[in-house]
Amino acid sequence: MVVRAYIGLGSNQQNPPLQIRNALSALNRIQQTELVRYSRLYRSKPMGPVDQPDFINAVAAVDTCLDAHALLSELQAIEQRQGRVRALLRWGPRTLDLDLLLYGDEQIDTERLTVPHPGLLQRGFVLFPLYEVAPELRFSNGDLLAELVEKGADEGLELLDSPEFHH
Ligand code: ROI
Repeated sequence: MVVRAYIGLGSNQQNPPLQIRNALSALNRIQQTELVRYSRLYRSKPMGPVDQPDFINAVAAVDTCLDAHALLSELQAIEQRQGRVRALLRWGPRTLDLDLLLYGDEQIDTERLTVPHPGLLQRGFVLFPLYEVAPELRFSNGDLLAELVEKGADEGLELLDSPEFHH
């Protein structure tokens, strides 16, 4: 069975736009998984208590035959390959963060994985790029993504002008 999943990408270390581009091409090489769409890149102010550089954020849509935990393992392998050091600092800077935001309309709550991703609905740097790849999306609680985007603050989100990313 094929499931549409959405992945949030974030980086604020070691050439963030390059990290995001490399991550997108890595997503495209995951087994039994097809990268179907991705947003443009956004610059966002760091959320959280730590004083750190701005982030580059994006969202990708994939169609996958992997189950959610297998997909998570693939995402974590990509993070590791791109030099992620986990839990150096909670809420701290990171080379690459890949979050499984949505996996079809499944609700998952295990030790490794909470889907929908907690905080998804509150974070402008996730909602706006998600809206780009899935303008019709409705969450399992009935909320329309379009309405959240309309109501939500953009939190100083800026589009990165990288022409090669316009599709
Ligand atoms: N802040 C922004 N703007 N973007 C992120 O991707 C992001 N990721 C995080 C923390 C450190 C919480 N803040 C963030 O993990």
